[in-house]
Order: sequence, then C-alpha cells, then structure tokens
Amino acid sequence: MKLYMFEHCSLCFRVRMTAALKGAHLQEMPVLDDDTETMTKLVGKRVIPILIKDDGMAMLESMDMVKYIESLGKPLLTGPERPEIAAWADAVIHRTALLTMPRYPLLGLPEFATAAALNHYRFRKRKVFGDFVELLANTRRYIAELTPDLEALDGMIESPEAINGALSLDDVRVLPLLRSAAVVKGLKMPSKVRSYFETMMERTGYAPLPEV
Ligand SMILES: N[C@@H](CCC(=O)N[C@@H](CS)C(=O)NCC(=O)O)C(=O)O
Repeated sequence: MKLYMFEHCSLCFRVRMTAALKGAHLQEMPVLDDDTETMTKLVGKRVIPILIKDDGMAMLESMDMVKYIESLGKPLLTGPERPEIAAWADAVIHRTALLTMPRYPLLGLPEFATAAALNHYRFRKRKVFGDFVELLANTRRYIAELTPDLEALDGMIESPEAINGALSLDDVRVLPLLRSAAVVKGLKMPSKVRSYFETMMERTGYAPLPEV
C-alpha cells in the first residue's frame, strides 16, 4: 500500500498510526504542497491523503482507509467508541487550526522543501485562516481558548494506552489532533492528556513533530 501524504496532515496520521499499530506495511509517499499534478494524475483532483491499495485502487477518505487497514490481519481497534469523543474531535480541530496552520511551515517538513511549495501553502492557507503573522501574534489567546477543551479531554481519558480503555476508532480521531497541537510551544497538556499522548506516540513508533 502507498500513502500519498503531507507530514503535517492529521488525516494522514490517522492512516499512518493505524498501519503502525497493526504492523501493516505502508509505503509513505510525501508530496510537495504545490505538487497538484501528482494528486490529479492519481485521482483526478487535488486531495491528500490518497491510499493506493495493493490492487492499484485508490481510496480518498481517511476513515475508510483506517477501516480498510483494520480489516487486514488481526483486529486491533476493537474497543468501544463514545460519541462525546467524536464530538470533541470535531469541535477542537477548528481551534487547533489557528495555532497549527501558521506553525507547520516553520518546522522544516518535507512538503515545504522548496520555496515554491512553502509559499504555495502560505498563500492558500492565508486566504482561509488570515495573516500568519497575526495568527502567531495571537498565540496566547488561542492557547487560552483551547485549554478548556484539553481539560475536558483529560476528564474523558480512561487509560494512557487507549482513550476508552481498549484501542478504538476514537484513538484514531484524537491522537492525530494531539500530535498537531503538540507543535505549539507553550501549550500545556493536562497530565492525563500528556501521558496518553506520549504513551500512544511511543506505541506508534513515530516521533512527535518539532514544536515552535
Ligand atoms: N474527508 C477527507 C478529507 C480530505 C481533506 O480534506 N484533505 C485536505 C488536506 S487535510 C486536502 O486535501 N486539502 C486540499 C489541499 O491541501 O489543497 C478525508 O478524511 O480524508
């Protein structure tokens, strides 16, 4: 299987963590941010992640990819799911984005390896999220706005090894968002969140992203 991906992409990390936890082979194919041609050749449009299965068929939905990988070999994500965890993840992504979007291009990630790719990202994200200098200058406010979410999550974590006690799709919803939030220097994760994040990242074998 091949995964066309951006290193900073939390939807991509859903797929990567699932393959890693299952011990499934996944060939990671980093794409430059301005390389729309590669995506279009594969699936006719600009989108990431793209999973190309061993039979050559493409998948475009990250959760479908996760479920497909989960269907291979011994089941792993067998734990219960809680609707409040999915609701937490849906709500929090809007608040983390204001902190993470202006930071990703500062981390030396492969998708920004050329000046053209870097500015392609800055140009298109600025249209959606606003001026990056202003976003970074508002870091304290955005951290303060995110802190109650992290505290709420702290109260929902059942084990550092699985949010609901046994691994489930809820871990796939939450861990990639924490990996993204962890790029923010000065963001304090409450103790259970921190312990869950560190334990789970260790289990996946992926190092956290740098923080800035
Ligand atoms: N529902 C899709 C959403 C995929 C998606 O929105 N990908 C974003 C990146 S995270 C994308 O391709 N954006 C277009 C772009 O980067 O230009 C999934 O879960 O995989």
